[in-house]
Amino acid sequence: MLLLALVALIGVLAWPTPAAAQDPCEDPRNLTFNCQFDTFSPAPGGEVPTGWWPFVVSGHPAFDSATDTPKQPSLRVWSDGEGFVAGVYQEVAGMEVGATYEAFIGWAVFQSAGSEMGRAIGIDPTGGTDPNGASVVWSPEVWEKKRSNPELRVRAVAQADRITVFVRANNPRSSGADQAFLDAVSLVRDDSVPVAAPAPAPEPTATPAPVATDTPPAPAAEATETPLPTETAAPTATALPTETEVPTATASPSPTATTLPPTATATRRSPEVWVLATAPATLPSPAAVAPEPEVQQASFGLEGSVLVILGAVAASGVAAGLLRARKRPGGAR
Ligand SMILES: [Ca+2]
Repeated sequence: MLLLALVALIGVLAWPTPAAAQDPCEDPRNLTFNCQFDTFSPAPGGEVPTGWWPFVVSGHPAFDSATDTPKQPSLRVWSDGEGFVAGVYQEVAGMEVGATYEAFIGWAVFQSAGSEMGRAIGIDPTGGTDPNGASVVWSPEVWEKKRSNPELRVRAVAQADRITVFVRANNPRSSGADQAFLDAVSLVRDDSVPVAAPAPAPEPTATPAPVATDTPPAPAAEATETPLPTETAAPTATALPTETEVPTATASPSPTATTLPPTATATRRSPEVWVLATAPATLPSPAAVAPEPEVQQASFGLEGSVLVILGAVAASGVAAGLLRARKRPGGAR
């Protein structure tokens, strides 16, 4: 137990500054993956910590793992005979837009015959992955040769649900073999700063405004289309009535279906329905009237002819009776 405690104590003291007396990667709030660069994966230029991606702004530096760090391994970015600006980045998801995040690198030193090499840490609060992007917020760049760099930290207000953390080594001039050693890159949410909706608004405001403006027009146009009421007029195109007249016109249904779908306006249908209902009301009467008369006339015609026949029969009967009456008297005589 005593030995373990001693080892732990040494480990803590190994970190350069009082502020960094604690490994930033052990902060339970840390959000970066593979914060301590414990494992490496193949990448262009060599290998980089797993979960991190290399970027090269200039030069042709090599990337590999090294032992210069309190907790091995570390990432070495280096070249021999050529200046370079390069580093690694990681996109961290699960951010809350408007919340403040702080990135920090616990180890950023260099070995060179030269006297200076810049080291910096940055955050792109929009989640971009371009180290030259205008949206990247960089910490002060530390040039002097020192092993404790508590100033290598930067804060930004998330403008997206994922933000990007960059670590960069800036070696403008070659001094032979120039090597940067980087390790322990953390990102924590700073809850001391209230989530600010206005914060992200500033920059976006400019952009959003235009977008919003653009957006409205489009809808307007669509709205205008909606007014397709012009089509509504078409329906008015009491063309429907025509359909009504041609109820038989089985063709009428197809056109109706075609117009209705697009607008799908219930309003439009109701009118048509009403039109149809109204139209029939008038049409039926004439139709009904016409047939009835014909039927009646026909019946009257029959009845008339029957009466004529009956009348004729009756008349002949009467005539016959009269003739018989005249004959009897005569016969009796
Ligand atoms: Ca490490």
